[in-house]
Amino acid sequence: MITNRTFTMIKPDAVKNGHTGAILEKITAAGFRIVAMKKTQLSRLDAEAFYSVHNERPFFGELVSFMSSGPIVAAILEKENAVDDFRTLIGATNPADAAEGTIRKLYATSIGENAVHGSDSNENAAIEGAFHFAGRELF
Ligand code: FUP
Repeated sequence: MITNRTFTMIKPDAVKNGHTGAILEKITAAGFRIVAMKKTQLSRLDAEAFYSVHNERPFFGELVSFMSSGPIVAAILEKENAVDDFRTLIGATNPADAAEGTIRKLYATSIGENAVHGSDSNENAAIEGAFHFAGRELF
């Protein structure tokens, strides 16, 4: 099992606001290698499936609507200690709590529209990467 990969999405707010290039620059400058990447849009069903772990939470409906509201950029990233280091790079879920210089501090507008996703475990990184990419799309 490869444990040095994580999965990210640049979310619809950040894509719409023109932050894709700046966010990718932060990611590569931090030492992550892009293994796979695409611009795509989640359907409502896709978003419900991707976030099914949250389906009992009060914010689930808003989360699904937001995540399917416009294009995203999905990517698989590689680096030693990828999952934890990427979560440090993006900062806390709520940008109000995110450390200075983190991607969410710089580009997120609210806890719901928080610019980027980062996997929370090696297991979820593998599941989430496989949700978006076929094996032949990984390099
Ligand atoms: P994170 O792992 O930091 O992306 O955060 P979570 O897995 O806890 O939440 C997933 C997504 O649900 C967040 F990115 C945004 C949304 N969310 C809310 O809209 N409200 C909340 O109170 C918590 C999460």
